[in-house]
Amino acid sequence: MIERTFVMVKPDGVGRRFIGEVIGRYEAKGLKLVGLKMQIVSRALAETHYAEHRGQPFYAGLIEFITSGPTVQMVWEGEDAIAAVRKLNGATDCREADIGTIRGDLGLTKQKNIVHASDARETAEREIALYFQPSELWDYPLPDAAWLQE
Ligand code: FUP
Repeated sequence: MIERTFVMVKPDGVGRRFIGEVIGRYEAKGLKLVGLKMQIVSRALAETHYAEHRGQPFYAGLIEFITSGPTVQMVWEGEDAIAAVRKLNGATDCREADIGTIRGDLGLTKQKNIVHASDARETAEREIALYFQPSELWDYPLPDAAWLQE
């Protein structure tokens, strides 16, 4: 099933100059970039995004970190895109993430883990709407689209 997922390159990913590396990994796997922007996330937006973690011991640090510098927001489209992106990202804790994944190859810790990505259909819809207007998402053909179907 073709679906869309939300991805954010976190302040450590931007600061360590890994924006291109992250985009390149999704592109190389055949996913399609349909939305892209850069911003420093406000505290209010960060709290809305991470509302499910409120009350956790890591919550305050997470909000502090995610608002600490520029971040890049993206929407990626493709066959089972939500699971595909999470597989490419690897486990939350970079010290346990498999080599070959973004976090396993590049990330430092559980908090400084380079990327965020939606974990389910409903989350993806919610997170895309949180960061993008419908007019900021692009529908366009790719020349290799037929090769992605069997
Ligand atoms: P993920 O879905 O892989 O982004 O991970 P979670 O939703 O479990 O956690 C969201 C973010 O909270 C993680 F990216 C990093 C941060 N976190 C911590 O800093 N410490 C923890 O113990 C758990 C999560």
